[in-house]
Amino acid sequence: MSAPPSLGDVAAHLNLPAAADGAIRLGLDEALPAEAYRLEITAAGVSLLGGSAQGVFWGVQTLRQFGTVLPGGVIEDRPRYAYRGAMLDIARHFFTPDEIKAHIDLLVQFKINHLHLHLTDDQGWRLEIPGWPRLTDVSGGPGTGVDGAGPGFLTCAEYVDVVEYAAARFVTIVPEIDMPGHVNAVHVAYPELTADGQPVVPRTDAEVGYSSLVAGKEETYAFVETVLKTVADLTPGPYLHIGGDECLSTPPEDYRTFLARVLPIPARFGKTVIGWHEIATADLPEDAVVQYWRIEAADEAVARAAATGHRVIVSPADRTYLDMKYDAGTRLGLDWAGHVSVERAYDWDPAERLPGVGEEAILGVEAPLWSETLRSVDDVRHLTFPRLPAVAEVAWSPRESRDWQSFRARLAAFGPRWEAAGVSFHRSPEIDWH
Ligand code: TNX
Repeated sequence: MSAPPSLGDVAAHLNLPAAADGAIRLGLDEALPAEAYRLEITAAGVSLLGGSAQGVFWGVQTLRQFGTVLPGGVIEDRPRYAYRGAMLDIARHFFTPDEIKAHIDLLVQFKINHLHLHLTDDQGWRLEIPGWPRLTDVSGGPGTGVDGAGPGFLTCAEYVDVVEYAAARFVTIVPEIDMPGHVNAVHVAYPELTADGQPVVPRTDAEVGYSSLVAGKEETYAFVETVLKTVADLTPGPYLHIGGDECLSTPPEDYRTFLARVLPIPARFGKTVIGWHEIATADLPEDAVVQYWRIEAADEAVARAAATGHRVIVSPADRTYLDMKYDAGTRLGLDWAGHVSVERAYDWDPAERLPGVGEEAILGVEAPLWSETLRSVDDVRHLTFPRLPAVAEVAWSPRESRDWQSFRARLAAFGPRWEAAGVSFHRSPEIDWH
């Protein structure tokens, strides 16, 4: 696997001189935290120092945001949270490696450093697993995805290529294999993994909660081991996400049995396990990370997990879900968590969201994009922009320096740029676009 880019790589990538005389000087200041940077803009030129090449890379994104006229002064900047994520569901609708890469290019402009790929669900399986060819031959083939409209899968080589592309831009890929629920595509491909071994009908509707791996069957765990080992071997990043959400057809006892066997597996392959917050009702390995997604005001199990040292990724659907409609007129998306306007995505605080889950328990913030209603990259962009920048600022900037009026004024400048780049963003009436 490739090493993270060096300062020289960042400079080469940007076509800038590194630590040499020039209008823009890049350098390292090891006294700064790795992701921090110091930007000094004077009439003589620009100096950009990062705690690491990654910090320089984020400073460059800030510079780009200024456009062609730079304000004089000094900016010292560092992230509030280490994990600043976006999620793309390539199971309900498949997106190609090139489409995922183009998405990464847009995300890093807002200093997003994790891309969570939802690789499997009831309607499709999107990653090649050697030894289990029917997962992708059948469940990644024609007619898969919601309405049968999103076929395709990543070969191992394509996945590795995406991971390396992301790493070159300081983005960690977080792969998710969703289980024990959301597995109809597994059972279609391998009916021997069902309770009765009978053939299973493919599903292309958007229902959830009807499928489950069988906790009492030994074959289940051989399958899970192989899949997680494969994904771990292909992924240099520290995390494996095992899903765990919406297991409405898994008896609670079976859910706990299954998780007791599966939650410890990623650690054996050197990975930290992440699961949607339902996993907090089970016994968690010491380092397990919990991703909160619901809209309730409180969650006892998550608070208990935080109190026992577990870290939480905060993704409340009513603030961070990019697949919620902006308003009643939005053509795409769902509305089970209400409408998420740009202001709603911006004007909240992660550390005040859940009782018992304070600043020190929070690993970061992630904005998930589920793809049931999406049919193209333009659809992805329409829901992602401009809300992703709002969530990204929640994850990067301290509470006291955030202000909705200031944000909406700065966001307005992206209108012409996205237009010029052909990015089909939502022209929210909340913003006075330039
Ligand atoms: C809930 S949030 C889900 C997904 C759906 C999404 C649609 C979560 C962990 N599970 O299966 O795609 O709602 O908004």
